[in-house]
Amino acid sequence: MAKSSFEYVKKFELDDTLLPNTWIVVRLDGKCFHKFADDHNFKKPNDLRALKLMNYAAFSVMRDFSDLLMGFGQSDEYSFVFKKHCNLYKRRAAKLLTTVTSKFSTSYVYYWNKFLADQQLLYPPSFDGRIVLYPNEDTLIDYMKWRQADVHINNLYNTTFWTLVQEGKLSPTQAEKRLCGTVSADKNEILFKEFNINYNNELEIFKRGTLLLRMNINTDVSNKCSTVIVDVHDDMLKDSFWRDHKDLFTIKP
Ligand code: DGT
Ligand code: MG
Ligand code: MG
Ligand code: MG
Ligand code: MG
Repeated sequence: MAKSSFEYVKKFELDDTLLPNTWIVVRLDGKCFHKFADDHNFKKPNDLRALKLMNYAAFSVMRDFSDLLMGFGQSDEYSFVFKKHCNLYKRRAAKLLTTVTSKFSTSYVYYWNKFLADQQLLYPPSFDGRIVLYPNEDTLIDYMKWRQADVHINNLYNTTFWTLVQEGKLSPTQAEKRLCGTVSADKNEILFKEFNINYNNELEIFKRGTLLLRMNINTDVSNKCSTVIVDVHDDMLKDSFWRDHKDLFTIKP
């Protein structure tokens, strides 16, 4: 077929192929979820229903993209790690980022009623997304540790802050002042001594976020293996976690 004289415009599309042999991480984050959470009466500091919805939307993404090795979620964000040798969409950045982001966003809305049936969804949420490439296993592991350390820091602060406000009857400003300059041990002590709350007993999903992994399980007597996506709340800051999951990095293309 003869080319039209308009065909040249195609040349304006730039190549955005991601470097080969690198770990592709897609991180999504809810837009203005401070407001979205307030508007939808999310419990403070953690709403289990909302976190489970995030996990389910991520599960739906993992199910759709078999090239995804794992996911990690906390608060209004989710990170997805592609297998190192993934060649999906020929590693075109925009394709990968936009399909993951839109699948996650539509799943969040589609499954809303499964988790928040008694709260009407008032408007469509949106999620921003970015791609970061990590050149080796060590930096990828540090990335995962960074996100999980963030959960811990934020959750200990938020748990103490909202306990001071909700149970201690401090104003938000007073609670903020009270926590100014405190370290982890101080916050643990405030929770324990003043409110009889042992932070260690808080839900793992609140303290550590959620890691989605694929696991091979034996399903029947014929010894056939099938892969399922599981959610765990393991401590990724421990090196033993990565020793126990060495197989993550040896998965074939
Ligand atoms: P952004 O990301 O720059 O558009 O702005 P935000 O407001 O989404 O800020 P971000 O992502 O730094 O922080 C996440 C917000 O989401 C945080 O302000 C509290 C809210 N959020 C996340 N999960 C929960 C929850 O379970 N309960 C409540 N009440 N709020 C939550
Ligand atoms: Mg943000
Ligand atoms: Mg956000
Ligand atoms: Mg966030
Ligand atoms: Mg098309």
